[in-house]
Amino acid sequence: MTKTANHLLAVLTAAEPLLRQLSPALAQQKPRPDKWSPKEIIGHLIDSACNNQQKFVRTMATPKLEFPGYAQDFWVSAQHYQEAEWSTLVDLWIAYNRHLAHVIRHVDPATLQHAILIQGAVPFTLGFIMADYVEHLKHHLLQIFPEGPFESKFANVYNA
Ligand code: NI
Repeated sequence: MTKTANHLLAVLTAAEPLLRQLSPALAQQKPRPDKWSPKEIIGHLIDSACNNQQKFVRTMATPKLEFPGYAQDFWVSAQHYQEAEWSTLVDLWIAYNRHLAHVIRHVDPATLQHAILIQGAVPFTLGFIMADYVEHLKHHLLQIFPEGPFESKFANVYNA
């Protein structure tokens, strides 16, 4: 998974200065009342990081795992990301993802075919879950910075 790990690091390197340049006022601005602000999007990506860390490590340990889903909007509102400090969110998001790139880089290839079932849906392999994690992250960065420089293969797949 070296390629996926390097890709994640490249996305972080591109995103970090853009996120740090965003003022706290802009980071708090919702494009529409029912849409997430950049603070809430980065918050959602922190939630994605911690949920996926659990998926990654738990699935390494067992050939087949059932995993609960998580209520994304509830996680965002319950943690009051809108009132959190922008630079703290960016620091946490960057550091968490650098660690996940490290985890992805060192995954035992023998475990990449291990299966994970989320809320009883069709099983995905650990290898797919890791690659898809990065695509989901890029999808949400594109919501903050529509001009890129991120490209998502599955830009239309995700709606939250
Ligand atoms: Ni999402």
